[in-house]
Amino acid sequence: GTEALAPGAVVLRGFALDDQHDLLAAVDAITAQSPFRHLVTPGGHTMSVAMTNCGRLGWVSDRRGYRYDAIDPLNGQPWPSMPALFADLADRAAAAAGFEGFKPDACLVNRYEPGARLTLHQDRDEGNYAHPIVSVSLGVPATFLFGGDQRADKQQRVPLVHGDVVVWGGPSRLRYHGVQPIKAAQHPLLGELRINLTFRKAS
Ligand code: MD3
Ligand code: FE
Repeated sequence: GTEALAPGAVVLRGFALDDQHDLLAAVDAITAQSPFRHLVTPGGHTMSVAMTNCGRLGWVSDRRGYRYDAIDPLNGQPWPSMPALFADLADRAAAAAGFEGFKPDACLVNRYEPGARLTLHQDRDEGNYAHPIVSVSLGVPATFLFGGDQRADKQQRVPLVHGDVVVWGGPSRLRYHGVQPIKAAQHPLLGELRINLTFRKAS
């Protein structure tokens, strides 16, 4: 089913289920080349979420700031290329939400262990906010926090489970959002983990 969260924000329940095994095999291939790592924020905090990327550009953070970079700082090589299945799934999800012709050049892969969280933030390191962001949830459930245009705005709590896809665009593109600490649980394919794929047009 399709649920409208807000103007420009659409939840596609189970949209990735047909591809779940292929998606996870592709994540294993990506992390064999560019492993998950805990990035440090400009403020010096180590993130509880572990990250890697695929595609031409990857999102990185260090003491100097946040940015997109073509090179994985861990191995000095380009990020793994974006699997055709990833690009195709992101394009189909965006189209289902009304955004035709989404061609992401970056996919951030987030790995959550129990207790890991993302504090409230905006995604504003991309060049062009006309493009949506597509997010694919895999593994154990999460509670997504969907806020407003101001940090202090009231947040909606959105439960996201394995296979759910969310498209965030238009007037929702710059809304504050985060992920509550992941509760201990077991998923048949991923054990205690949650994996989130976030597709962006970074440049
Ligand atoms: C809502 N990741 O990596 S993607 C992130 O589940 C991030 O790992 C979350 O937030 C995760 O930056 C959720 C969902 C998302 C991404 C961008 C948004 C939601 C958004 C932009 C505007 C509003
Ligand atoms: Fe975000």
